[in-house]
Amino acid sequence: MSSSPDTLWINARLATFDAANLAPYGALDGHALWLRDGRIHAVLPQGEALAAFGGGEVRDAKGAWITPGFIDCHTHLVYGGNRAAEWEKRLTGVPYQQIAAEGGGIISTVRATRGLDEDELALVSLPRLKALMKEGVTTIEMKSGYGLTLADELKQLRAARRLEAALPVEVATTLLSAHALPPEFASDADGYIRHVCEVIIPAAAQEGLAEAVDVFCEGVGFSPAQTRQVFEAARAHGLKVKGHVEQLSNLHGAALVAEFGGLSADHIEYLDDAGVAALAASGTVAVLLPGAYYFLRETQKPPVEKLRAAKVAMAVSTDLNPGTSPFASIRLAMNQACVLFGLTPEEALRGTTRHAAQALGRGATHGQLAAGFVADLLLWDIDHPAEIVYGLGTNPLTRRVFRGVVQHEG
Ligand code: DI6
Ligand code: FE
Repeated sequence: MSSSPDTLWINARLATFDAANLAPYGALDGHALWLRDGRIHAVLPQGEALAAFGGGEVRDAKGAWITPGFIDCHTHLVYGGNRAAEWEKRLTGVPYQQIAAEGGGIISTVRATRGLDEDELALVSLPRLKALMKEGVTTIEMKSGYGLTLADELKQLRAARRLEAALPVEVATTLLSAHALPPEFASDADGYIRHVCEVIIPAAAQEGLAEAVDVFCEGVGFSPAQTRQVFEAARAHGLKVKGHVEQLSNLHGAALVAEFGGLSADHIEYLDDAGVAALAASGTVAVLLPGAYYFLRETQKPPVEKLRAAKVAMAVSTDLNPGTSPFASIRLAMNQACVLFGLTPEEALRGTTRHAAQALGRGATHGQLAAGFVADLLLWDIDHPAEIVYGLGTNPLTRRVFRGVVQHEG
């Protein structure tokens, strides 16, 4: 990054989420944030910082709280169309699995996504990304999985990259070709998985379009044996793995993710004790997606207390997608994680900062206010960090800083 003048943020209250700071929220008063070249150069007692600060800009936070930028670590943000009509049907009692089995569900979004070119796809996805950024998202994961052909999967990933190029946000791309069985391979799931492993994964890796590979390991998705094949192909091509596992039933997918040293096991409502132990042993992050739980009117909650007891890092994300979580709001996801799953507001915020960074393999550089981390910061007009999670509909975010540069003044 080219060198711009240093910035010193003073008169702030820091919610650092620094792993080394054991205070609630990693809170730190009386300290200044010194930014240089898009990174946090130092976090110092304010007097000391002011004395040491050379040339640059001193910015007065006027008592605002500062948190790390939010990281939405699991989204299907790039898609065409919507599924409001399907939702109307579900409200009359038709289950999600039945709609999927009848050719609706994910496949109807596949049709709509295939019908758009890369430009159009980026354009229809843009308002969703902007909504998330307005709430403070500075890094976001985007999955493929609505193309299900080589060309359409890569198109989705390129649209994601195009969004990243257009806006001050970092995008992590994940290949989710094993999301649903495309009509071209009807009743040949093994054939499709071979195609994913032998054609799509190598191409995505070759073009540098994906960091990780994800699988929907589920009765309506792919079996553990098929998931294993996909993970092996991912590993052979140097890509990390993560999984949609234990969302609607328990196929022991989380243990499989853990076996491959995966970044995260996501959804996990049906995770059992062995699954919790497997995640703990491998250091895999448990990603909670309460938006899907809420929208599907699921009643099985993820085993939060057991995850907590086993010290498994819990992240929180929107799962933004047209079928099960059509919510472009990371604050809603945090609120739902507290109300529906029993997280504390501090855990919810840690779940969209430090732990979300870990779920994207960015734990050493993102999600904490500490020296060496990226200078992605949010300034909040609040008296206490819990307020970020507590109420919705108003937005107390006054400034969003991406790589040291203020993107919007509220
Ligand atoms: N689980 C989900 O909740 C989303 N994908 C998945 O594997 C749903 C995607 C959709 O219904 O379009
Ligand atoms: Fe998902």
